[in-house]
Amino acid sequence: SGGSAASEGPKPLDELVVGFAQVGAESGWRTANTKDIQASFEEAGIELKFSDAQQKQENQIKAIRSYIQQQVDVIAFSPVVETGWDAVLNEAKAAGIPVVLTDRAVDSQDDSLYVSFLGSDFVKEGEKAGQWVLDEYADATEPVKIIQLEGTTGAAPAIDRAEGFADVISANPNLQVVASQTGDFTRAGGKQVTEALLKSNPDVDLIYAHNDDMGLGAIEAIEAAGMEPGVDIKIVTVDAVHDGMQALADGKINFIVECSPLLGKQLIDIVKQINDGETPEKRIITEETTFTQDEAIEALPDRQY
Ligand code: GYE
Repeated sequence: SGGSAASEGPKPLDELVVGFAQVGAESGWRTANTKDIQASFEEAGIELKFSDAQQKQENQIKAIRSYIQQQVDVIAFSPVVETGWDAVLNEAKAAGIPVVLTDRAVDSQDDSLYVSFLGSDFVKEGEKAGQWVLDEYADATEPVKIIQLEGTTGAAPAIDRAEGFADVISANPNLQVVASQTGDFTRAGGKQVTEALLKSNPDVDLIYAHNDDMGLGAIEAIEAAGMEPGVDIKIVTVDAVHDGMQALADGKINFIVECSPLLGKQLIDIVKQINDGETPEKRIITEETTFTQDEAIEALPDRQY
């Protein structure tokens, strides 16, 4: 066992071992993603070694090193931040173990350090959020004050969702981001930051949260301040997990850009291709939509997560 499956010919699936270094359990999205990955490996009959890094890069690096030592056939991981991976990925490369990025990207000059990157186009998600805001306030003649709740600092989805949003709303100078802070993709973080920012910006019109969980935290803070979320302060989020969709259906969130956590099946396909000595696509982009309140009410009963 061990080493690159590709160089030794295909192995029976029940002899394959994949190590997955997960970010953590910071959000509903992440929980759904973990569940889907574990279920997909179970169904495929491929052994999965799974670790939870609790949003710490050092833990993920440790996990990857231990997978290298155990000579797993494939390493998959969702990098908590974009930078700082070259050393450990070079170690995997030297050991002949192919690496698959799932969900989040690394910011490396050397794209030979991973076989494939499977996940969403986060810039596009930010653009979709921005487009809704642009349309919603198309007739505004006065400044529209926006608070942005950023995801984990340095994480691909935080960087890209900010970029796509800023790009699109720049078409209307009335749309002003008056404050932007990280809530670390958690509900508690979103609540805390919103509480603090509402004190300095009580007249804010809209909150753009990089994920549902932070938006749900913002709802709690807005209600605690005696205001009505979705009405006094509009909310736009990304993900479309169950609790977010429920809040949208209830009118407390106004618009959600979908980001699918169901990456398990596609990851299995990539692992099988590697095992068969094939070259997977370098970039595989998840297909996603957006939801208004009516669309959320219609979609909710059939959502898997
Ligand atoms: O949007 C957020 C999670 O990387 C796409 O991470 C993922 C993001 C997701 O914490 O809820």
